Amino acid sequence: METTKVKYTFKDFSSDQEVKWCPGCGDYAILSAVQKALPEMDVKKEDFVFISGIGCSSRFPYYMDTYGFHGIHGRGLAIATGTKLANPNLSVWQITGDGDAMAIGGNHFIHAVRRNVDLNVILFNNEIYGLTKGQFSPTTKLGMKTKTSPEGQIQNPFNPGELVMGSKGRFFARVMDKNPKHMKEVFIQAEKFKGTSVVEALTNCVIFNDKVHDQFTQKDHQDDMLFLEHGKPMLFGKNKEYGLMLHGFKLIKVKLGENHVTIDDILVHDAHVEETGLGMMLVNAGMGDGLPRVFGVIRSVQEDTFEERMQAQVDNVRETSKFANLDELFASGETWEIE
Ligand SMILES: Cc1ncc(C[n+]2csc(CCOP(=O)(O)OP(=O)(O)O)c2C)c(N)n1
Ligand code: SF4
Repeated sequence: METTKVKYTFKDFSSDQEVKWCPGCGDYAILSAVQKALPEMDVKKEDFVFISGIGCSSRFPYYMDTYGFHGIHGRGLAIATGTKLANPNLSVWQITGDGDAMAIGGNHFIHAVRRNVDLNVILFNNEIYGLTKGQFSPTTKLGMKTKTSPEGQIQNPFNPGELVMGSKGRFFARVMDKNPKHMKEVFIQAEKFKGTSVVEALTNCVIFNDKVHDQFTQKDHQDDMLFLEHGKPMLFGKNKEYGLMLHGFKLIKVKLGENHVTIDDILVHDAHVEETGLGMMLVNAGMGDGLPRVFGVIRSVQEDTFEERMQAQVDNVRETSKFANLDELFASGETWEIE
């Protein structure tokens, strides 16, 4: 029998629900990049599932014309994990905010990353609680004044990339709402990756944290952003005139042609390297150290997934078990009869 493959467009993934984000919210760009990326993935429409917790960003599943689940605060990853294990054929996406993922869902987040179930996580990082009107979150910068830190935030913020590396995460990428084309390409790479992929999307909350990422997301700040490509030198700047080099245990910014620096001195990006040392430096770059903020796939290191290991274990027990069925197992040990 001949079968014809359906070619989807972004419209196939747009629902009829009214989008309730504020005009100008960065979340719109992420939604549209996802809707444009999905038709380019080799996945049937009915196999996509979007699962979220609570927050402005977590309204995302309503706006997708796919299966979806709007869960409870911080618990989206538990639901996503169960969904994937119940049906490994699904392409499962978890949508979460910085508060949802790193505060109330912090424990779920680190353990999901450690487990490496084949899930795709998009972490909308606007460095604030949007839905509950501007309280600081675990990614809010030190010193920032918010509704709940009128004198300035006094806790050290989490860096999502650092948390992923520290939890033995296999895939981490960073994108921004201002560059939807790049975002789309990275989402496609995240879907191809077998294991937990975390994409941190820097997004602007126009109401409660406007312009927070401007230094790293505006076109006229090209000296402050570096777009990584696997196998390519780490160059940046308007004319790609700057690069990154290792100096001892530190990354440094250098200019081609200055102090005899040539292209051969510039670090070449290897996303597949097992060691996390350089990855840690790349996720941290750009926070007051004179280095650019780094975007793109920083780490992509394939390993067995949780579900592959689980299936291998189940197969092994089935093959080697001395019990033919559950009844035999239940009746095999010490049993009591309660009269
Ligand atoms: C158990 C529980 N605690 C607190 C809340 C209140 N709450 C709803 S959304 C939210 C913060 C969401 O912030 P974030 O995850 O950063 O998402 P954003 O709205 O910025 O997209 C909080 C604290 C809740 N709904 N449930
Ligand atoms: S409050 Fe902020 S994050 Fe929420 S919809 Fe409005 S702009 Fe977006």
